[in-house]
Amino acid sequence: MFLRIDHVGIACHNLEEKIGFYESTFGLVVVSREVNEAQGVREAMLHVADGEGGTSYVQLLEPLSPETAVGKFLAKRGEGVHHIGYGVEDVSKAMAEIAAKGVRLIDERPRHGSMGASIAFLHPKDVGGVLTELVEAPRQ
Ligand code: MC0
Repeated sequence: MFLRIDHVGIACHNLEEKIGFYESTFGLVVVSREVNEAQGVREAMLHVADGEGGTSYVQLLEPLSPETAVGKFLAKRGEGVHHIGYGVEDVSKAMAEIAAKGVRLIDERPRHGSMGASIAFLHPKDVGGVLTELVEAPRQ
């Protein structure tokens, strides 16, 4: 079902500071920056590697306010891994297959994600405490 790890989402207080750390420490390069009002985040995608199943990124996430998903996460747990995004061929199909196995979908239908992707989140309580995201990249 999964083509690749599309990205690892990392919650942080200060996006620019964290980008600087990933650039200078690991040599990663920012390929996209976006504000996603609906998701309540300011985010950056940093390229990690290209593979047969597609490209993998690190996604740095700064909350737009304390009441957002990432804002609440930071208050409760501090900075760190917020979610894992898996690349899938068809997000709607993957959602239906996973829901049929009894895992709760947070999103009833795909939403707008980073770099034009269609995304959907699965509830962390049904995935062993891991917030899990399905990512269908836009067709080239
Ligand atoms: C919350 N919980 C998590 C978690 N966030 N567990 C693992 N990983 C996370 N990231 C746990 C809490 O610790 C708590 O457990 C329980 O879930 C309820 O959390 P809450 O703080 O009371 O908050 P809720 O219930 O209002 O919301 C949690 C939920 C929400 C996961 C449903 O954060 C959500 O809808 N997330 C999906 C959207 C999202 O995260 N967007 C931001 C990234 P206890 O045991 O204390 O009860 S957007 C993004 O990444 C886009 C741009 C993209 O990739 O393209």
